[in-house]
Amino acid sequence: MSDNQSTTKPFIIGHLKPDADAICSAIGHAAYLKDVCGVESTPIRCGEIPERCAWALEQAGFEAPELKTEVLPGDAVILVDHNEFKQAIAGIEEADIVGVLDHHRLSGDVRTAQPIYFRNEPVGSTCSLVADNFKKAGAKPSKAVAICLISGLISDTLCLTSPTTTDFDREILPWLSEIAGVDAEEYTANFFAAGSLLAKGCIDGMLESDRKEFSEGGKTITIAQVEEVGFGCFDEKRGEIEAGLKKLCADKGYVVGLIAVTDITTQSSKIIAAGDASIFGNLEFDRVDETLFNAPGVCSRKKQIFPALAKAMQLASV
Ligand SMILES: [Mn+2]
Repeated sequence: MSDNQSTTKPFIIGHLKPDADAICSAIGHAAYLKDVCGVESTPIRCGEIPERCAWALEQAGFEAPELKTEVLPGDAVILVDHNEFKQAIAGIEEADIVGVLDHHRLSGDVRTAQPIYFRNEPVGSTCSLVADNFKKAGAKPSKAVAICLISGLISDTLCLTSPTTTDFDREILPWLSEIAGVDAEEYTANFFAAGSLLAKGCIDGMLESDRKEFSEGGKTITIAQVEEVGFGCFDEKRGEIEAGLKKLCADKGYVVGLIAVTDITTQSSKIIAAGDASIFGNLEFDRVDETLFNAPGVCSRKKQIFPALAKAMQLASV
C-alpha cells in the first residue's frame, strides 16, 4: 500500500463483534503498513474485546485498539476480516474504503470510485494474509506482532484443525511461531483456556461475543459460535441458551438463529436452533430433538454451518 492514494490516515477496522482475527489482523496490518510501506494508519475496533483476545493482547504487550462505533462520510477505511456491510461498523456506506484484506465470501457491498487494494483469499485467517504480506516483502513482524498474528490464526483455524485451514496457514504458523518464540500448541491450549463462557454460564456472552448476521435470499439470519474445551456444562445450560436465542431472534426479526457450541478438542459442535422450524428442520446435521443438533466434525461457521443453513433455507423455499 506504498502508493496509497488516500490523503487521510486510514482506519483499519475488523468486523462487528470482533474476534481475535479481526482485532489482531487490524493491529498486524497497521504494523505492516508502517514498517514495510511507511504508511501511518490507525487500527480500531468496533466492539468489545473477547476475553481470549484480551489475554492474547496481554501476551503480546499491546493495548486494545481504540473503540469506535461509527465512521464518518469520507473517512478512509481499510476493512480487515470482513467485507459485508452487515458485519461492518456504522457509517461504512458513506466511508471511503481504500483497502480490503479478508478471507470471507464476497458480498458485493464494497463499491469504490477508485481502484483499491483488495486481497481476499480462501485461507484460514486474515492474520495469515497479514503475515504473508510481511513475508512477501522480505520483512519480519516484531515479536509482539507475531504473537498477535498467531492468536488470530490459531483462533480462526483451531490451531490448524478446522476445515478452513489451508497449506498456506500450515506454512505461516511455524514461521510466526519462530519469530514469536512460542510453541503453537501450548499457546493454543492457553488461549482457549483463557475464557470459557459456557462454564461461567454467561449466556449473553455466548450469544453475542462471536455472532454474525447474514442476508440470504432476502432474509436475515444469525449464527453465533462459542469455542470450548469439551462440552461440560452444556446440558445444564442448554435451556437458558435456547431461551436467550429465541428472544434474540424475536427481538431482531431473524427468520432463523443458530448457536454452535464447538469443542475444539474434537472439532465437533452442538447446535441449537430458533426461529422458523420449517427451515432449521432441513438442516443436514443429526437432529437430537426439536431444536438441538449434533454435528460431529463440524467446527466452521463459514465452511460448514452457514452453507448448511443456506441449503436448508432453499429446501424450505423461503
Ligand atoms: Mn477471520
